[in-house]
Amino acid sequence: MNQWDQFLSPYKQAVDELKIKLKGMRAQFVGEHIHSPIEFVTGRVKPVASILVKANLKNIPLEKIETEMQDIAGLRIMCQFVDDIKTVVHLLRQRNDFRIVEERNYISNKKPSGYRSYHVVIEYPVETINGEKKILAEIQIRTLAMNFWATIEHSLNYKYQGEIPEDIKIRLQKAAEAAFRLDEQMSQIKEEVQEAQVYFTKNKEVFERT
Ligand code: 0O2
Repeated sequence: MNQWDQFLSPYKQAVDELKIKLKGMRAQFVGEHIHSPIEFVTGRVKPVASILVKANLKNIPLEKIETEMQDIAGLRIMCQFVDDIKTVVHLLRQRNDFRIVEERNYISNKKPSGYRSYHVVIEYPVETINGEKKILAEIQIRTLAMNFWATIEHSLNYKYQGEIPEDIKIRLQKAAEAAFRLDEQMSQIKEEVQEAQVYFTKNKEVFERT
């Protein structure tokens, strides 16, 4: 195992464990036929190349990335409705298998790019053969519309290496406003959608049993 693999090993374990735990939360809602505030969960360990680029960009010396780079382990929780984000944050605050160290609300304070998301930074204890190791992980909570926008913007940022041309930036800001309005519209028909979904999952179970 090289030094990077060794360094990243507890982060990988944390992402794997947290993915199971967060997906487990969704499974419980689904099992009880209650609207799940969690639509789906993804997770990744930041690739070494991205760690190096970010460390360079933010002037973080390599010996400090453990304490200063909070998203080496990253989880993403996608929700159907903006209100679900609050529910998820509340559920995370109640857990005792990790400690929340910071919360960043980019929904009420959207970034100049148009980015919206709720970030929760946690300190997560990983059990290793050498004892417990506490690592930082970032959980990003966003709606499907916020995620759609962020995914597209991220690809463009990658394509233009952070220097997105001004006209595309303006279009992206307009698209962010459209995503915001979509979230608002969906919130207004939330009850209707939820009733239909609960009806659908209940009937699906009956159908699968027969
Ligand atoms: P990747 O490729 O997503 O892993 P900063 O990096 O300065 O914005 P900081 O302090 O590192 O901020 O943490 P913060 O604000 O919680 O944001 C880090 C992560 O949030 C980013 O990770 C993105 O995932 C997401 N993010 C923040 N701002 C934007 C944005 O304007 N557009 C998109 N698409 N995503 C954003 P990385 O490091 O960019 O990498």
